[in-house]
Amino acid sequence: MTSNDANFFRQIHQQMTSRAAEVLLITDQQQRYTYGDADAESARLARFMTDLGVAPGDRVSVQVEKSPAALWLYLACLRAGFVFHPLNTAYQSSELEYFLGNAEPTLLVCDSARQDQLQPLADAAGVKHLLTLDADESGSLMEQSRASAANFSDVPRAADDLAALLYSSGTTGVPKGIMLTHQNLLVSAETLVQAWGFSSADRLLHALPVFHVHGLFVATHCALLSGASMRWLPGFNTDRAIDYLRECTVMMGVPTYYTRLLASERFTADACANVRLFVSGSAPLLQETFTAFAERSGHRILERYGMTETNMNTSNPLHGERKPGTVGPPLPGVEIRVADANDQPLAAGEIGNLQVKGRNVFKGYWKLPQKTAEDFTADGFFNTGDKGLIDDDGYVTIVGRAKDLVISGGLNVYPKEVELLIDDLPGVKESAVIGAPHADFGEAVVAVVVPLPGQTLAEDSIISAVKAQAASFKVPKRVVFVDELPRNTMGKVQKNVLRDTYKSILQS
Ligand code: MLC
Ligand code: AMP
Repeated sequence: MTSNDANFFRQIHQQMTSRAAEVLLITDQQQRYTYGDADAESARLARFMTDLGVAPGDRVSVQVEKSPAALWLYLACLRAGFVFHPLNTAYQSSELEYFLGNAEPTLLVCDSARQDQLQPLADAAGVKHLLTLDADESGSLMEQSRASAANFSDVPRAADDLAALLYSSGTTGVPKGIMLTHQNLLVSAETLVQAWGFSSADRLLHALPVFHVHGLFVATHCALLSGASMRWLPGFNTDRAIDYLRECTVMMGVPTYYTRLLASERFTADACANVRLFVSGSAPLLQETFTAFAERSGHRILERYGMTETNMNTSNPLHGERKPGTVGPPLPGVEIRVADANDQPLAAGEIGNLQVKGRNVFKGYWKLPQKTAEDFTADGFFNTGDKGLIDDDGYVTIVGRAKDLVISGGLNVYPKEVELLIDDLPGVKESAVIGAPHADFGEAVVAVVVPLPGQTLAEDSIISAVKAQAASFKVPKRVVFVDELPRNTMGKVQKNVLRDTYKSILQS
């Protein structure tokens, strides 16, 4: 690589070469992989995919279970200059059809159990290659790449070149591709390593999925850039997490992980005696969870706030006061303001739109220049769609969302997407989808449905019809039927009224 090369992988590669013999990953089956293994495996995959004809700038779409090889594949894409496009494993055909058609990848990697389902979608989207990668690391990607040499000259990238494309839905129900550059990833990762005091002495409990920002970037990059090791679990299992916390120094998770730990009697101060830091994000951490956790473990969870579009924006401090109910002050290099409807900054304590500026903020929405322009202010701030305030000490509190969004167990559900599916079902006049408090997921999806006159609908059949077309976390946990939806004088559905009416529906 040249010295002005801004490929984010360059920083990771430094750790790989200087720490080649040190452990990077230990799996649940106690397999150990060193930084040198990660270097060799990602080089081999980069060599293989390049020889296959994937070129720098091409998208590589990936829907696979979490495994060490899934991480090697991500790293291979970075070093070869491809644009990594991860997909939630819960996505169904109709969702995937859209993503493939929009991202236009050259290569799709999926679980072999999904190959038959995805091949026609890949063909229709003009995807040149479909390869498989299973949780046990079998599949055509690993088989075919075995003969490739584990050496590769990493491809130089400019700071503004794309490293990843992650989709988020929106208020219209149509997902948008979020373009993240090499600079975005590097700036955010370096900031977090500093802010959270990561070092090679750390071991991170990594139980998050690796298809979203939290698990793929925030957690993984902190370890990779600091030379730390990771206990790499396929998903969050409370007992396994408690077992492994004994050897870990840091854990990151969504609030559900923390409420699940608290629900277990096995989770004690002794079980986390080795831990120096618990980090929570992706969804609001209830103050009662913060307090109960501190009482049980002696640890004050560090809450931070981020978005796919911006990576991490704020964080409670590593040293200093962690204020429950707040997400802390802006991270170094991130400018945050609270603005009114005309994008004018508001004073401390006033509630308004949270807007963000900094090198952490994404390049724009894929193929949507108009939408990108709408979401940025004239003076270059990104409008997050979150409502909040900044107190006199500079700490940010998120008080709600201007965007119609439900965050369930740390996963985003845009109501419009589910409403469109329900409205299409026979016998349905219209629907409104809301979030209701849920003990495990924080909030979860509830659908309020108006049947057509004379029609009787069953809750079960609506649930199974949505389940056939959408990822399971988007499926309503309950469906209620009403004669009409409450509307304001402008004819807009009053979701706040519905949220209030059904606030206890998921509390059993
Ligand atoms: C699973 N289910 C969910 C769900 N996860 N329903 C609603 N919300 C969720 N998050 C469904 C399952 O499909 C199943 O349905 C039923 O609920 C019970 O599943 P489970 O076995 O209890 O789920 P589990 O596998 O334990 O998963 C729950 C979870 C997981 C909380 C561990 O969702 C998770 O890892 N969430 C983290 C997501 C994440 O990484 N977010 C970061 C986004 S990045 P059925 O019908 O099959 O029984 C971001 C930016 C930032 O937001 O700031 O970080
Ligand atoms: P995503 O689009 O998946 O990246 O989700 C980003 C959204 O998650 C933000 O806009 C917030 O609404 C929400 N979010 C992330 N972290 C927190 C947090 N600590 N508290 C409250 N909401 C959060």
